[in-house]
Amino acid sequence: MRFPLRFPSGPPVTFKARLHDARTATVLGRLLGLAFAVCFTTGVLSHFFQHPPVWLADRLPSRPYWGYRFTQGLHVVSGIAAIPLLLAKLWAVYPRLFAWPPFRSVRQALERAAVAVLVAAGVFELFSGLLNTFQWYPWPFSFVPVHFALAWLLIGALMLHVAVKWPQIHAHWTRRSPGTLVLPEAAGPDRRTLLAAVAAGVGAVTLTTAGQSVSALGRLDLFAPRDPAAGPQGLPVNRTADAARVTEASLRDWRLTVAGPRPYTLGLDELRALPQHEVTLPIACVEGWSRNARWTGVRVRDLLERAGGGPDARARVVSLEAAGAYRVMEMGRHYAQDPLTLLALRLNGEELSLDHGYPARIIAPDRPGVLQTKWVGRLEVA
Ligand code: HEM
Ligand SMILES: Nc1nc2c(c(=O)[nH]1)N[C@H]1C(S)=C(S)[C@@H](COP(=O)(O)O)O[C@H]1N2
Ligand SMILES: [Mo]
Repeated sequence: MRFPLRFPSGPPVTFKARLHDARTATVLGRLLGLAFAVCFTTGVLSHFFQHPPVWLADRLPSRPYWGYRFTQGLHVVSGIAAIPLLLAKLWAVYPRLFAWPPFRSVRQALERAAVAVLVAAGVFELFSGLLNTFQWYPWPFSFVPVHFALAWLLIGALMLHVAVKWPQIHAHWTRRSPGTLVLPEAAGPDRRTLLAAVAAGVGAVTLTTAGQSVSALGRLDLFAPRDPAAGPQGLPVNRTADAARVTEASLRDWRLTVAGPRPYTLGLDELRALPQHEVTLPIACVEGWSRNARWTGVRVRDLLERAGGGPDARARVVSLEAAGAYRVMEMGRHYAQDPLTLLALRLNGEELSLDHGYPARIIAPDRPGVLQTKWVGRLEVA
């Protein structure tokens, strides 16, 4: 396909390079669209798992236990894979981006405005998301609300873009699509070479980072921000006791308070004397890394029941940490009543270290890491 370009001065130019055609744009667009759709779906899921509206809180499932690990791992994997795809797509269509005059009709003006939003939001989402996984926030706004709002803007612009381009997308969906030959075969690398290069790029960034959530790829994990195998007791620490200002001294007289119709308190030895259960569950950090571990402790539902909580009781958990976004955590019915949900005292066969939440922390199935509260001081029947 020819792209008639007209620069502000001078005659119209026809952009002839072969790989800036509609078929290449369609092939790359399909892959990028898929990656964006996966990012959007898993991102919105993550949002609702972390901040469920009231009507949803008691409906969130606690199974499969690896659910959040899978969806958030996929979010970051597909997001990273989208980076080379977006670069390739922008390269394929850039002659169009600078077309002159900028528009000839209202319809075309709207169409190009949607593309501008799509490109800006796409670049921003990929860039900000990637930096977030490195816990680097070189901007004055808070990441989560902005990343969330732009996700909707991006997906709206994407749907509009697909609708507008549907005739071309449809025409160039299959290899036999007509009219893509402009230059002779000899002119530069052909589409297959380009796509092979893009595939190599996607493969390289994916294989060298996915190991932070896919254990089987752990040995190839060269560039992910986290090595999930490194850390005290075989598990990384996201926020240390130091950072949370929790000290051994402040825990000397620690007792767990359980509030409810029949409130009580328990010391650490009393907790250890209760029936202990062992579960294997992952910490699945919102930042994308995850790791299974073996946890031992008391079932939360047993503690709630003893305080007078019924079979549908929900829980509220308060950490000893004085401040911080994860000090107070709420747990819907399915989590609170799941036999896998523990107030854990031990990790991988040892007493919890201070950084992993000593003396007691929550571990529950199918939940984001931020809700696996450490240094628990109080449990409430809610
Ligand atoms: C088209 C691209 C993307 C879309 C549509 C998207 C969408 C979302 C959404 C809706 C959320 C939930 C935000 C909330 O809790 O309110 C989210 C969270 C997140 N996204 Fe993305 N995202 C994209 C790309 C990426 C990329 C490329 C990365 C990393 C490489 C990334 C990393 C994250 C992280 C770490 C979170 C968790 C934030 C937190 O809860 O602290 N995202 N994303
Ligand atoms: N009280 C408290 N609990 C917390 C946090 C925190 O900052 N404060 N960080 C959470 C986050 S973000 C994660 S990923 C997990 C990590 O648990 P770990 O440090 O034991 O691996 O703990 C969670 N529990
Ligand atoms: Mo986390």
